[in-house]
Amino acid sequence: MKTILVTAFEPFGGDAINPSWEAIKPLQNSRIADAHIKVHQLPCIFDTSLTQLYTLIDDYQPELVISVGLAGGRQDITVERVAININDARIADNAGKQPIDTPVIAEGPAAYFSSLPIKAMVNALNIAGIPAAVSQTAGTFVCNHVMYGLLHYLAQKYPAARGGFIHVPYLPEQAVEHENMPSMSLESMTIALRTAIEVAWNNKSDIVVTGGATH
Ligand code: PCA
Repeated sequence: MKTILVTAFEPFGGDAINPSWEAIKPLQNSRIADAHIKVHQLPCIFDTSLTQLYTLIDDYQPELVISVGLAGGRQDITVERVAININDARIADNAGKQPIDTPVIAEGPAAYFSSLPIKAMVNALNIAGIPAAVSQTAGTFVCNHVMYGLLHYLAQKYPAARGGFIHVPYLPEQAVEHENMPSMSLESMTIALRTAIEVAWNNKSDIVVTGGATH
């Protein structure tokens, strides 16, 4: 059986829950064609998150790896196009670390593009009635760090495997605490992630969307 590894994050920045984790939990051990999904939570900590991710990749030898995180304030499910080789933390991570302008990987290239069919994923979500868009930045906090580290590790060690990153918005119960912030129901997020994973699994190359489904 082939493996799709999906990760999400623990809560951070004072929030009690992280919707990325709540939304992927129900997908544990579910199947897509001839593959099964393995979900794991990563700590919201620079470096430690990557050490754990690398161990999971070595253990599962997945053909597809998708990491998911929260982007509070965004209204859509956003499929990330690119990860950059920089850590520039606006707040401390869960271990109190706050790197400013350090590389994710010393001597690594400036950036890596997602190897997922990002437009096809966005398109499928929009067809399913779920707001989604391509995002041109995964930020400079732990999510970008994990996306960069993931793509670097795959490029070095498992070049046949594909990987990328998806951000989800706040849940409605979080929007109550964060004034004027958009939100999405947990049910929609889980459907969105399952759909996105399915499209990524079934499409090795992307579609061309005229007009650009981007932010
Ligand atoms: N979101 C943060 C890190 C963990 C998470 O879920 C980010 O966007 O960097």
